Amino acid sequence: MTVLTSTPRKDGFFMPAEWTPHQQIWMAWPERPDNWRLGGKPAQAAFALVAKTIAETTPVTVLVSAQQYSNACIQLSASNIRVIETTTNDAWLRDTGPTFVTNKAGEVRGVDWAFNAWGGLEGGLYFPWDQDDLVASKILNNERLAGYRTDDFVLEGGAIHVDGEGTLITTEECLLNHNRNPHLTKEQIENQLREYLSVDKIIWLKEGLYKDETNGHVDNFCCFVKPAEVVLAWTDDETDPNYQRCRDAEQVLINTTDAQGRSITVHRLPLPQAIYASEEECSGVDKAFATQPRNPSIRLAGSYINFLITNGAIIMPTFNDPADHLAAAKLQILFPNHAIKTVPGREILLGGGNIHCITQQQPMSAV
Ligand code: KQY
Repeated sequence: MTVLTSTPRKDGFFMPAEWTPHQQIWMAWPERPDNWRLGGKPAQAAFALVAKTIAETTPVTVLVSAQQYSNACIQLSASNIRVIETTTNDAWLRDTGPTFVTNKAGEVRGVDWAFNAWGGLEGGLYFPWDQDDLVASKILNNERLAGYRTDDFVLEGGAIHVDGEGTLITTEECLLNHNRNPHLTKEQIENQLREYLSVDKIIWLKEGLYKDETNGHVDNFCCFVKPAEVVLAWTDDETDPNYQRCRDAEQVLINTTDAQGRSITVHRLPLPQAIYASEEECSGVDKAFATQPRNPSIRLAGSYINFLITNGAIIMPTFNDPADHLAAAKLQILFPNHAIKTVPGREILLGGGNIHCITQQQPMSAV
């Protein structure tokens, strides 16, 4: 990619809200056997369904290894899906893809954050991550888009949400974690976000969801539904470790204002009941030295918040839980002009994330 040495803010570029029109959605094909059970076969079926559901309204591009190219092409065959052979370490495009930025003229560029697999050698989720760190620049190259590289600043796309009007939400648990940018103070981290995303107000939630292996990515916990309105994962079960986290986050949100000085309305979205991988599911995952081991006693961070907003549709994970319908109905109220499309999310959750984590939106270019 053409690497620009200024910053998006200096060049008049900003990160748009997720509900602005998309040119395409980027994904990658799951196959690493030490993260996805049974060699990734059940996850591949789940990813293919996500891709096909998105493709009903928005073009999708899926990055696939040489070994999986033919299989993926067949499983993904749909008119709106393009497959590109690309080497990756895994399939979390929210975190490895570029964060796209745009300007008033509708030009699009990308931010290529340094990536260390959610913590590097200090609690990161696999090693090596060198190919994943190249994914953003490969995508920008493919699209002939210029990019900004932050060699000295680690960030994942799932760690931030913006309203496109100057406000960003994140969590201290992730961005202030020693395993991301230990050389930077909170103020210096804020400055990076201001410069590379053109935001003016950063809202810091203390923590994300309990046992989220990303160190509390906000995209599994809270997101904007429109300027000055967010939806927050919620439980009224006092025995749930998320009980206090939800209330702490709500207090922060209702006691602050956004970049435009507006109060923030908080909508609550129920959490599914606690989800655990079965012994059988865990035993289908290969063991590896540097990879997060799978254990049926560790709760999975299941959340309906991990949905994607794309052209005319919300793609929401379901968990075969009584709250599936409540969550979909609530999102329909919050997004009256979008169709709510649900896709089973368990297989993706077994790998450590969900639909938002495996997708990255590229805004529509006007030039
Ligand atoms: O954004 C995410 N939730 C990524 C999770 C990575 C999990 C790797 N096992």
